[in-house]
Amino acid sequence: FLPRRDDLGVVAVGFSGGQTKAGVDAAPMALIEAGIIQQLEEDLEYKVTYDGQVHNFSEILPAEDPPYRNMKQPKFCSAVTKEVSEQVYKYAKDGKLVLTLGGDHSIAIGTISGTARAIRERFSRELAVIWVDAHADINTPETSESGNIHGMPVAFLTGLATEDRPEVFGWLEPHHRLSTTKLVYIGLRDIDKGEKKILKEHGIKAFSMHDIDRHGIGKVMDMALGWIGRDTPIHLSFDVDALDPMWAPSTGTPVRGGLTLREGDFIAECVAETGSLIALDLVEVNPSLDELGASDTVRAGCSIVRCALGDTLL
Ligand code: Z70
Ligand code: MN
Ligand code: MN
Ligand code: MN
Repeated sequence: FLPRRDDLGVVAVGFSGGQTKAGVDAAPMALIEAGIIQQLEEDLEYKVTYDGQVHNFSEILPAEDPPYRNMKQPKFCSAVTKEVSEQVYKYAKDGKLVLTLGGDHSIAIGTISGTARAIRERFSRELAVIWVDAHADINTPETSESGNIHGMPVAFLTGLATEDRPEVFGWLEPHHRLSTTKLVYIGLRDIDKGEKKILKEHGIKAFSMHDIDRHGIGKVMDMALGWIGRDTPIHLSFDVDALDPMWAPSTGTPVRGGLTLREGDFIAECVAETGSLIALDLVEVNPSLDELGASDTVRAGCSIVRCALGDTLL
């Protein structure tokens, strides 16, 4: 199932509609201006396919988009993630490793549904997802207290949340989905009550900051990758708010007590070492929040991307 190690497709998604703070849409340009694509081409020798555009999808902004089942901007989020899903699917089906620069974390509905479908069709394999985040993002529309869809992507991807209306995520079909047994969280520390119940009831594998304190990040990565098993295609979805705000302050929902810069890079390096990475998302960088810390946050994001794509210290 392995993508050619040197062939990378990049998708830049300047989308902020999965939450209510402006600015996360500017992250792809900030990451690109910081040189991320150039670094991947020149230092890591990837052949990069990128259309040179940050997509903001204003052309598919619905005329009206009232809340539905408590979800904010449901039609816009659904339409954007469907587009992202198609693009990521095409790259993955083509044998490319896929890098998606977000955008808020709702875009993972698109990225992961795209890779899950491509991996099924190409190799009859099931995808594993490593979700690195302070948050579990597994609210259903009914358990969500905020109505923000960036808190719900995992529920839709695993089928814990479903919907018939095609214009509100009804386009998600079984071949787009991920098994709850193939999902592993790392870095959790801010989980809603309803989410805790879901994680428990479905026995979802999760390594919180408590587990990292207890065992150290090295052991946690051994356990996380052991759970997934060897030779399983991995999609790494990295929310920059997994890092402590000391290192990544410019994000919509900073939560203290997070990963160090090195722990974040180490997670990415361990995933790279498996040789099984097929896609990477970097999301929730918001350069307009904590502006003094924006360049640090962008640098941390670039570093995680380089580490996941094979950069090594020696
Ligand atoms: C909360 C919710 C969330 C990111 C906040 C927060 C979710 N559980 N995710 N920031 N990245 O609104 O559902
Ligand atoms: Mn494009
Ligand atoms: Mn998230
Ligand atoms: Mn988060």
